[in-house]
Order: sequence, then C-alpha cells, then structure tokens
Amino acid sequence: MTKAAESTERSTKDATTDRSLDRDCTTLSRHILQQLQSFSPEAQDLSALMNRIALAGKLIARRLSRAGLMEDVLGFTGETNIQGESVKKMDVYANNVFIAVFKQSGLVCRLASEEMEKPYYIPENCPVGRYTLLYDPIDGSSNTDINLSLGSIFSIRQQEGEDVDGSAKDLLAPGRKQIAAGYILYGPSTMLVYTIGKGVHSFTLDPSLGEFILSEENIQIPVHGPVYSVNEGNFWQWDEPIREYIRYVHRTEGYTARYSGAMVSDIHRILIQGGVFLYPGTVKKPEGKLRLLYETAPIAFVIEQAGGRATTGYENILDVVPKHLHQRTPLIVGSKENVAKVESFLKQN
Ligand code: P6P
Repeated sequence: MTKAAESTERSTKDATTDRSLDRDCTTLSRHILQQLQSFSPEAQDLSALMNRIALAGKLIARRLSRAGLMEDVLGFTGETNIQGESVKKMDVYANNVFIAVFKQSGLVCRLASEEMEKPYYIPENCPVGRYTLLYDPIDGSSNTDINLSLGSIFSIRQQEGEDVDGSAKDLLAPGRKQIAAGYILYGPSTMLVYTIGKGVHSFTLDPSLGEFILSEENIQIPVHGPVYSVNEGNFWQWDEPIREYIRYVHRTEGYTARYSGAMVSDIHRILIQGGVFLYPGTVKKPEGKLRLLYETAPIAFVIEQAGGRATTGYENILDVVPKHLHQRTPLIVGSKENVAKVESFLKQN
C-alpha cells in the first residue's frame, strides 16, 4: 500500500474513532447544553436536573433487572394509592428513588407523583430550587411481576410564585408550561426519551459506561402508521363514536393492534412506527384513567415535538387546565393522520 493510501486509511480510521468516541461522549447532560447552545446557570441547572433523572432511571433499571432474584421487590404492598389502585412494591421504590436523587440538589423543591396525594417538598432545596418534578414513577405496574416492559414518565415545570401554603396551585396550569418532559423505557435496553421543546431525542443506557448515550436525534413520528393501541376489553364502556372507529380499523386493511399494558412502551412503538394510542373516557368515567399532569401532558409534549398530535378528542391535551393535581383526561395521541381519523368519528357525533 502506498504511503498516501496508508495515511488516508489511517486518517479514515482516526476519523471513525473520533466519531465513535464523540458519540460515546454525547451523554444526556452534554446534549442538553448543546440543545440550549448555552452554558448559562439556567442551562447548567436543566442539564444537572436531567442528569438526576437519568440517575433515577439507572437505579430503577438496576432494581428491575434483578427483581426476580431479590426478596421483597415484587408483588403488592397491600396499600391503595390516591388513585384507588393497589400499590406495587416497585411503585414505592421508584417513587422514593426520584425523591432521593433530588435531595441536596438545590434544583427541585417539589415533587408531585401519581403515588403521593400531595406534593413532596425537599426542604433544603426550597426556595432556592425553582423546579418542580411531576412524575409517574412506574408506568404499567401490571407488567412489573411478569418481566414485561415498563416506564417512568417525567415532566419538569418552573415554580411560579412562592407556594407559601404548600397548595402548589401554580401547578394547575396547562401542559404548555412544561419546560422539559419525557419517559424512561425499561425494555430489552433502557432508553430515555426527552424534549425541552427543541425536538425529541433518545438515549440508550450503556451499562458498561453507566451512561445514557445518544441514540437518535430529532425523532419524527410518521404522519400515518399501522398501529392502533387500545384496551379493547373496554369496548362496551366507550361512547359510540370510539366504538365506530374501532369497527373501522377492524374492517380496514393495513391496521394492526398492539397494546402492552404500559403506555410508555406503546407510545414508544408509535413514536417510531406511527399509529395512535387511545385511552378514551367511558360512560362511567368520561375523564378516562390517565392523569394529566404526569402522564398525558408529558407524553403530549413529546409527541407534539416529534410532529404528532395529542388530544382529549375535543381539546389539545397541552391546552387543558387541570382543576386538581390528579386530574384525569381521555387521551388520543400519535401520528397526525391517525389522530385526525379518530377525531372524524367523534365529530360525527
Ligand atoms: P388498562 C398503567 O396503569 C397505565 O396507566 C398505562 O401505562 C397503561 O396504558 C394503562 O394504564 C393500562 O390500563 O385499563 O388498559 O389496564
């Protein structure tokens, strides 16, 4: 091989090495700073905050990966949470993990969770910490004991006002107030997907590094997709227009049903392959099951940032003003054309 060819080969190898090294160094905290194109105190805070969320994801992923080998990890606690749901031991553990990672952070003063009736305040962080974390620590608890995919959902808001009476009234604001949102998917690999309003980006946990490394930037949801994701066991509880939509996808070529019992898994599939996820209201529960502040609003932020849509069927999820912390909303979310098709049945009503 000529010297010139050798040096070209060497420089190509170097370039490839540099590229893979650069990729391995594109951690979540670095990516946030790149997204913000700033090293301001606010940018550093948000980067540090997301890094703590990543730490929570690592701790939960580690626990899940060994749950079957440990005592007292799986199964129910025997308690019932504010939602009236039986609490899994993993729900409690994960809820406490998110609290623990923000202690002594000076970042997050309040945490509001599906598992806690009222927000949890971290005294040493208040009033310095101006961020509030709203989260569903384990989304899809029914999958915990059967080793199927699960998620955590997070939403970050800026605290507005002093909240002197601990009522956290400033949280009763529409989802457009979110400054960051995303989810952690505990699947064959652990992925973290986030947005700060500058597109949607996914990171994969590299256990050998203990870091979430950038997998995909600026994810765009397909305009249309084959997947419809809904619990058809509720068919007879839905309003007629939703039943009509389901009859439509049953008789129309090109649709396929996928429903895992963990919204994060179903949403991630739809983000990548396209389609629509529905958790409609029912006659008995017109507001549906999913909670606005820490489930439907963060998911809506991510999917809208990826070019999709999220609606209650009649109102954009991100415009809904919650009346209380654990307010529920119906959810129809996914590819623009698939969501529009569902809405077309609702409009006929
Ligand atoms: P159902 C999990 O409890 C959850 O909040 C979502 O993750 C999931 O999509 C849904 O509820 C499952 O509810 O009524 O279909 O079992």
